[in-house]
Amino acid sequence: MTSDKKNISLLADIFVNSGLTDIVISPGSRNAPIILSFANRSEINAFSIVDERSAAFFALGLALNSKKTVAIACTSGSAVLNYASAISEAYYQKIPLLIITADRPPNMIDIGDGQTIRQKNVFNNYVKKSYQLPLTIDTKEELEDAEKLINEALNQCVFPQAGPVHMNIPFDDPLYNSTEEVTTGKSIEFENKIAIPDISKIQEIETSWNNSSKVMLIAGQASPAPELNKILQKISENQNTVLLSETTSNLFCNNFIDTIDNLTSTINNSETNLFKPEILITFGGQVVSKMIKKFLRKNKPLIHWHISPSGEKMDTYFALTEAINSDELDFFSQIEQHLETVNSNYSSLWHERKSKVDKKKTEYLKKTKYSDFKVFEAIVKHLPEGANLHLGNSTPVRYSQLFGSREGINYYSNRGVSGIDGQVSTAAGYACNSSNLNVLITGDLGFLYDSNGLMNKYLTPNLKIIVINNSGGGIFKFIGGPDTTPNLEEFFVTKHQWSAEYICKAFGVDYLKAENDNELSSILPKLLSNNPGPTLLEIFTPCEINGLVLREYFKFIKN
Ligand SMILES: Cc1ncc(C[n+]2csc(CCOP(=O)(O)OP(=O)(O)O)c2C)c(N)n1
Ligand SMILES: [Mg+2]
Repeated sequence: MTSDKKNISLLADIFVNSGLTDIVISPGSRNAPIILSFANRSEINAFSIVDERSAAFFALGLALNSKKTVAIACTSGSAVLNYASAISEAYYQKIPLLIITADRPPNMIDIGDGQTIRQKNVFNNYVKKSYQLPLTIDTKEELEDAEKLINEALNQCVFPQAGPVHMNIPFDDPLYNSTEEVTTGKSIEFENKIAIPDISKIQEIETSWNNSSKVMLIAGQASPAPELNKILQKISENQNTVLLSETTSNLFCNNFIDTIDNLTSTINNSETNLFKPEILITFGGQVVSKMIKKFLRKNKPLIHWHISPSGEKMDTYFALTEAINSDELDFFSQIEQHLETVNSNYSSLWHERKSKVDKKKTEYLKKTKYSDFKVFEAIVKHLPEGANLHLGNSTPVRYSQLFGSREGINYYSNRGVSGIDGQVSTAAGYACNSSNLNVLITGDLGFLYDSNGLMNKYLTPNLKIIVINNSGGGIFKFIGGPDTTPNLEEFFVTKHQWSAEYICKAFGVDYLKAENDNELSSILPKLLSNNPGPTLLEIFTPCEINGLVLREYFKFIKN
């Protein structure tokens, strides 16, 4: 069964023929043709989630996991706008989403009809492209045009880099008519070839690399990529080369510097020239570390190349020489073969600093009181191999960088735009199609903000949510600035005494809590191994000392 509206029946058919399966639908009437066309096809997994903001983040989690385009669909009006935050995250994190919004026919906009806003191109700034299907498809030519448009839109979702694409569809009354006759359309295969840098460019890069004693690679956010990992491992064995990664880069090798803040914070003015690179090569998505951004913006490399499949000019360090349009694996595989042994102490300089700081960190943690930092140490220690760790924005994703990458753990975080608004939903979406344990570590405000992430029937037992409840936005007690104002507690930290307990009760999620070291160490194994249902562990920490403990830490490792 499908809607009798050919535009949406065709879209659903091409979606299926392209091998896509997942759609998250929110309820409404204008989108009845979408529901009829997608929810009644056996090839499609249709999820039903009420809150559009949460639905879109849930879809983002599904797409992160499957690496395939996931559709979201909603009714007209403000429902559409609730998709905005997840769309911006998908855009900047490069996650493929097809946003299908039901609209009124063009002549019904701005004439006083209900639940109607200007939807065409509404997300233009945050999607790769916006499309609108015609209201009716009557002729063969119209059908072919629509088929082409839909295929182009689906290809846009994934090539050359993934991202969100908007498909606005006008529907006229009656909305609920169905038919058994699907409007069929074929899936077009595109010749998607990523540009290859020409050989002279590669040679130029190799020559510069072999003539430099200080080459720094920085890996931004990315999904696990074992082949690339292997090549980078080989490259990082060169004495003139150091590779800086973050947990969210999902790269694992003892030779990578995976605790950037720990080290960068210890570089004093007299050492700047030793640590600063001559050549900087970056790849991947967002970098969490503010310290490395600050360091490199102040101490600019002579050359900065950014490698990406779309050739984007990502000038994070205000020093970009050239954007290299290439797949990262292709690029580094080619270069690796021609790197020569260069006499340099650049790599050992970073590694010696790392050993020194690692020792200091251990020493500090031993003597540190129960606090967010200690709690994070305990969680990292207890995480079982194979877990997917979803890191909430604010301090969780930052604490995670202080402990480095553990092989066997995959790290995820909404770092595209670093919002605190969809973390529960994203983790729930990822977990629901995952056979592994999925652990979300979030702050209290982040959790409360997206508590609607629990308002769906797809929460799976492999989802474990850890809320570090420090009574507000703890980050604002650590970063300099808010504490110099009279508004710290009320307007920055937004101090509160709320708890997640009754929210868990409302949505049937098991609830555990811990308030000190002992409770935490006995409850973490229970949460991470035995607990049979979706479970939330709320860990209460002392808001008066968390920021202080972290500030003291950076002072301690510096001396
Ligand atoms: C949607 C959105 N609104 C506001 C912010 C700004 N912001 C960043 S961190 C933060 C506080 C988060 O508090 P919590 O989740 O408790 O984490 P903690 O700082 O305590 O680790 C806020 C409001 C944001 N990142 N995203
Ligand atoms: Mg907090």
